[in-house]
Amino acid sequence: MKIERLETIVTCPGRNFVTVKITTDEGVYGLGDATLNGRELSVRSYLEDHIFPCLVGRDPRNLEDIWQYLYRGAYWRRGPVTMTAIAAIDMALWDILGKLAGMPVYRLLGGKSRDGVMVYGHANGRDHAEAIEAVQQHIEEGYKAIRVQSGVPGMDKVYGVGKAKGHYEPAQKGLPPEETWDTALYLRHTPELFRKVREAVGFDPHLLHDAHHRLTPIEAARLCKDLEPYRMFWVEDATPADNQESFRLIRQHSTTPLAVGEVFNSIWDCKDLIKEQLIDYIRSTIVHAGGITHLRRIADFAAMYQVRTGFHGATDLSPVTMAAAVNFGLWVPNFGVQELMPHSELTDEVFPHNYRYEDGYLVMDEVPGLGVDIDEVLAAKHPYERAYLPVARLRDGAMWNW
Ligand code: EZ4
Ligand code: CO
Repeated sequence: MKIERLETIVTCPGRNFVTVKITTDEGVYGLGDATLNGRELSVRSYLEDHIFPCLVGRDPRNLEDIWQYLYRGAYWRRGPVTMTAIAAIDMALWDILGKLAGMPVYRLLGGKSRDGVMVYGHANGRDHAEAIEAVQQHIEEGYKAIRVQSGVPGMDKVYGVGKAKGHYEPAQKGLPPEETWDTALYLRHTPELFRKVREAVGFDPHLLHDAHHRLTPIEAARLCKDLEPYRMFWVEDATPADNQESFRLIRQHSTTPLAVGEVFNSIWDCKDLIKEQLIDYIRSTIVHAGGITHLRRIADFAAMYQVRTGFHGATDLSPVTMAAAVNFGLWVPNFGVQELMPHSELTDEVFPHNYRYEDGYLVMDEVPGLGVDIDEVLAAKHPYERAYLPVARLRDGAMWNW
């Protein structure tokens, strides 16, 4: 059996997605997500110009060898563009393998460890009252775990909160929008938000929060300490993890569980964080961290230190990644939670999929492969549109982490 054809499909059903389609000489095809928000076309070029020509004629069933070939063979290892491209190939090959076996990918990984994958939804509000309303709405919809983000008085835009009510979509058409960030205001208002949320809904729902890399280590420690009475499920991206040691400082001051890693692309980004038990949840995703083959390696390593998975699941990860994440989450023994930001109806139409939300969980049926497809005719009707994530500046105009 040989890989006969490799293609990328770039589509913008409201936001941009890059998809890899690999077809074998026997007509079986697999799909992989290659979306890197704001840098989409660089991954397409990496795939089309540098990877695809090397894979034609190879046996698609040797996916470990192909992974190693792409990782070691590039000489220039790691990095988000490389690891997203490798992830897309890897996902497509797992999809093919599942279809050949007539089994879902979760069966190939080792079978079901659970019936459903617990997800957390996003409750956003322009102020605390609106955020609490959104939390209550999520509880009504069955969510067991809810991320809460609120506007901060005195700041025009805050990460995780849209201009209007409802779902938040960070990437915007055109060039990167600029936002102003004020750490002091944020640190003053966030513990107050969670005090009010607990007062309104009690201690049953799991509550999460994303600090989105805005804080220094000691500021992060302060926030995590202040949030202790509200028994958070986790605080996410409390500080950037470029320097993995930073998390030691947070740990020294707080028992609030920590999650980090949505921007990681390899096991090396989290080796010390896991080994020194500086985090509780690893957020790396299948699409940005080398695919199922590499994430499985990260998850197994994390299990040794009782670190659980809590994969990124924003709308910039296509339904192909979500399908892979559901398969992965059904199997992985040290599963924690899966992020879920529902895609738009149009996106769901472009990517018909088997997984579905049921009472706080994502579930899927016994379908071969990843259980996701692409409607190429519909995809072609929505071509790429330039879009970027915002950038952040401090009050004095200096660049900060968005
Ligand atoms: O800002 O996916 O936890 N979720 C997040 C996301 C990220 C976007 C960046 O592309 O932090 O909303
Ligand atoms: Co995040």
